[in-house]
Amino acid sequence: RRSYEYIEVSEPRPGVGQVTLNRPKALNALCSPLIAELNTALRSFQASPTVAAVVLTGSERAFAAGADIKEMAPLTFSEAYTNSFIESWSELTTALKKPLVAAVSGHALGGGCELALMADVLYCTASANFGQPEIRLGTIPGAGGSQRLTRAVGKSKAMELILTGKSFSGEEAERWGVAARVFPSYEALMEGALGTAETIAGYSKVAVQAAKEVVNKSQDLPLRDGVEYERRLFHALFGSQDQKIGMKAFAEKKKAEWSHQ
Ligand code: CO8
Repeated sequence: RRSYEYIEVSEPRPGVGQVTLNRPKALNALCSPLIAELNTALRSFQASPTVAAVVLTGSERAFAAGADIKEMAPLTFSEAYTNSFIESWSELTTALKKPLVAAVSGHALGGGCELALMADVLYCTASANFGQPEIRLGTIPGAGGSQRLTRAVGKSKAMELILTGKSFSGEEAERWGVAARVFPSYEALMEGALGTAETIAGYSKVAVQAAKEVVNKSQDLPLRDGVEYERRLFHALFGSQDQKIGMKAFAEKKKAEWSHQ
């Protein structure tokens, strides 16, 4: 197994890969080498035949306290622009076609909040501390926060959060639809995230990838096109073995044994 400096990878449950951000001295601030390692880890989970769903987490104290402010402070416009600074973050949303569950405890600020928003399913503790504080640093969200947070909570609330830089709790994240579920403790959070990933990993890989793809299309396409896209892929799945296996098992009151074909 490859060794990493800023992250840890494991396979804690059958079918489940885990990436743990591990830069405790900087509260998991997302420096460029950390993002490069994260991209590499997700790409290798994508290629792995033993992993079907992935959990991304940090520590109890911090999911990630943002992009690395010390790395960004001296950057000039031309350096950021010509080197496409943070463009590689977008790979997080394309490298992995398998579902990604973010388990957020502690701080998820700036780029940390944006990273959590890139996950397919977001779980958090009630006391998690989310926010887009970039305005306080004289800048704005740069890794999709203004777009993904706005889609999640609506324009007025997103404006308030991004213009004031005020944090919001895990409790609020769940109430506003940013998080799918909220947990009372870090242990319960990890149990919940790994359990959900394991459940997903127990289904047909073909159907799971298609389900993720169509839900993501809802974020990009107008409704009519999205519904049509869904129907086409739904039609396509009649060509899979697993659709036959799943429906036959239902009729016979048996557990489906997926072929993943
Ligand atoms: N970058 C670099 N270092 C950091 C960061 C960060 N974002 N956050 C914390 N650290 C470091 C601190 O400097 C400190 O290091 P040291 O011990 O060497 O001084 C160490 O982590 C521990 O932090 P604190 O002592 O501050 O811990 P506290 O518990 O007192 O406070 C907070 C925790 C409230 C999280 C505080 O650390 C904080 O406010 N951090 C910054 C939060 C922030 O503003 N994040 C947004 C950053 S901007 C951003 O993400 C831009 C995104 C746009 C582009 C996205 C792609 C790059």
